[in-house]
Amino acid sequence: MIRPGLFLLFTAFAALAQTPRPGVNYDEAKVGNDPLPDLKATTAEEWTKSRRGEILALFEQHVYGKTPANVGAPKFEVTATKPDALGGLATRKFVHVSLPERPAWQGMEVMIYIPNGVKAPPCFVGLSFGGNHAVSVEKDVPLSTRWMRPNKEKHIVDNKATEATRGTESSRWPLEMILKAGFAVATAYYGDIEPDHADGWKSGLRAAVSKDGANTVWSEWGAIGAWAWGLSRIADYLQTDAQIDGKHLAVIGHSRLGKTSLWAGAQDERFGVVISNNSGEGGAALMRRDFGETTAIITKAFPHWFTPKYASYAGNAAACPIDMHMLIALAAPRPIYIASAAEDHWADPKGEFLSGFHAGPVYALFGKKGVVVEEQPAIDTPVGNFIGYHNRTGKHDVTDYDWTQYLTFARRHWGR
Ligand code: GTR
Repeated sequence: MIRPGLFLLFTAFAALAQTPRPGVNYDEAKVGNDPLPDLKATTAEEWTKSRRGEILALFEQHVYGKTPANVGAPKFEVTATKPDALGGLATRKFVHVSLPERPAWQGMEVMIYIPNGVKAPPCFVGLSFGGNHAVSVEKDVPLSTRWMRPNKEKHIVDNKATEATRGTESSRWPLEMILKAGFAVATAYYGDIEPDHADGWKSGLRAAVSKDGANTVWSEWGAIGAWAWGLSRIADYLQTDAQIDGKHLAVIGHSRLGKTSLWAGAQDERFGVVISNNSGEGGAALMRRDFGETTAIITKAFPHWFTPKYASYAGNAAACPIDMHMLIALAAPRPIYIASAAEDHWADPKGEFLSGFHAGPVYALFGKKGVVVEEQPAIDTPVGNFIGYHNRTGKHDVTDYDWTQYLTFARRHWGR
């Protein structure tokens, strides 16, 4: 039963995400011109030995919080294997990941598709908003029983998935296309790691691994950090699976999960390709540009995503010692791809391009070219060498167009 009041609220909320909100700037002449913090690196060696670590620490302190190191070894159990998934195209596996020393965490269910007939393929690793059963159209994928954000359109009822939610994210995960291109896919529901609401930490990973009581959780790290941790645990498992090329992992995410993908890629260098799809504020979009969503808006709406310090830069981005070109630079010299959508003004497509552009000097230290161009390219015109970028026609979403670019990018860099 959906209450009409709630329905109206959700509809209004969904509409707000795309239409200009009053008081939100969409005028390029008013974005401000605070200078970006200097990357301060003059050689590749200096970058690798000192500057990279300093900048990573700044992101921990000011944006995402610090990922705890000593939470005990993760345990991996392959719970099911189906050799003829998707009509024989792939082998599908489910892997339960848990932390035996932190039993309060319920663990996560990883779903992996490996193209049949391809020996140890590279693998895309990403979290989903709706769970494995929403990513896949296969009816035998177990329905997630975890808490889900209200979403009438996607048939979430009383914060739970229903049968009707099956396949509702499949357009964002074109499995056949990816598998036919010779890549594997490993994915899990982000809510398995921590439910995405202000109190989610209590029943998620963060409380389970908290050192000295739940009260310190918020000051230690945010939900984005927890989700990024989950991506690294998937990478841990993939290193152990001989059916996957664990040396060729691409981390990918959309929107808040694009922010997560960038943070995972920054911390975990096993992700050889990093992909941000429409990650916007708190992700690829430069925070010093006042365009679309701002630090003030995001930290008010989603305080649990970040370390509390980040909210102190609301209306005062210039005081923050980092900006997002530095997050992109943390991927260097690995290939990174930033994608925008032309109608996704909320995420500030130009600000997403500019963070890639301004990360270029770090790639140059390694003798690598970044976005190559000087200006944001025309719509539907992918650019870039080690920093890929495109601004796709349409809305905030992940489409086949986006995936086509990612597959081409990964193939180009990995010679596949
Ligand atoms: C919006 C939020 C964005 C983006 C998006 C999403 O409400 O303002 O920063 O993360 O959600 O994740 O879908």
